Amino acid sequence: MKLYHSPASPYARKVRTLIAEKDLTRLIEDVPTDPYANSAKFLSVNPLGKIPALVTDDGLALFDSPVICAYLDAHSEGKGEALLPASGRDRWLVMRGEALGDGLMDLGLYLITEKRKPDGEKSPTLTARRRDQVEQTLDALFSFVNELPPAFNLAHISIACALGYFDFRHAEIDWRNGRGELAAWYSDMSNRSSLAATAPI
Ligand SMILES: N[C@@H](CCC(=O)N[C@@H](CS)C(=O)NCC(=O)O)C(=O)O
Repeated sequence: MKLYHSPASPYARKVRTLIAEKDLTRLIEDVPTDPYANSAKFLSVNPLGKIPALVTDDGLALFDSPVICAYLDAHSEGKGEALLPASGRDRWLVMRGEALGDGLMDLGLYLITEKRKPDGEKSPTLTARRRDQVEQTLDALFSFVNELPPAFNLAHISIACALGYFDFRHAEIDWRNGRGELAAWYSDMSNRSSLAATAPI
């Protein structure tokens, strides 16, 4: 299988963390990809022009990260526990937690994109809304983490990758301040070998 990714992408990090967790590394060929280069070859894999994207051994092109993670979790030859429960309430809790982590990444990505725009193109109103959404989500995050099934799962991966992205790209946002339980949880997660091995660079 071919994984199109970059080491800085938090969405690709989700996939790379799952690959490490499920011991699938030897089955994956890394294809480092700059999505902004608009290469015709990459666009033939994902016309959205976004990473991560996965091409399976039977030629199926998959995107975006929730789809790729679900595929790899289901096609991992029985290695390790399922990171996305197959059914029941736990499945919805994990999918909800994954969506929360992904949404936090979306907000972080919006803010970094906005920060890099020339002055005339910036939107202070929308940026203020996105900043509020970040704070609201961070305030609520630990209670969602607490409701997750305790066994390590895809929601843990997504939320940890989102917080790691804020450390990586938004050092000015002191998200740990006043959120000691979330900070302690994240610190534990960061020591897990799959997450330590995929830290953004
Ligand atoms: N919802 C997508 C988001 C993927 C995404 O936005 N990736 C970024 C890199 S971190 C990208 O490729 N951006 C290129 C662009 O938006 O033009 C997922 O979960 O995979």
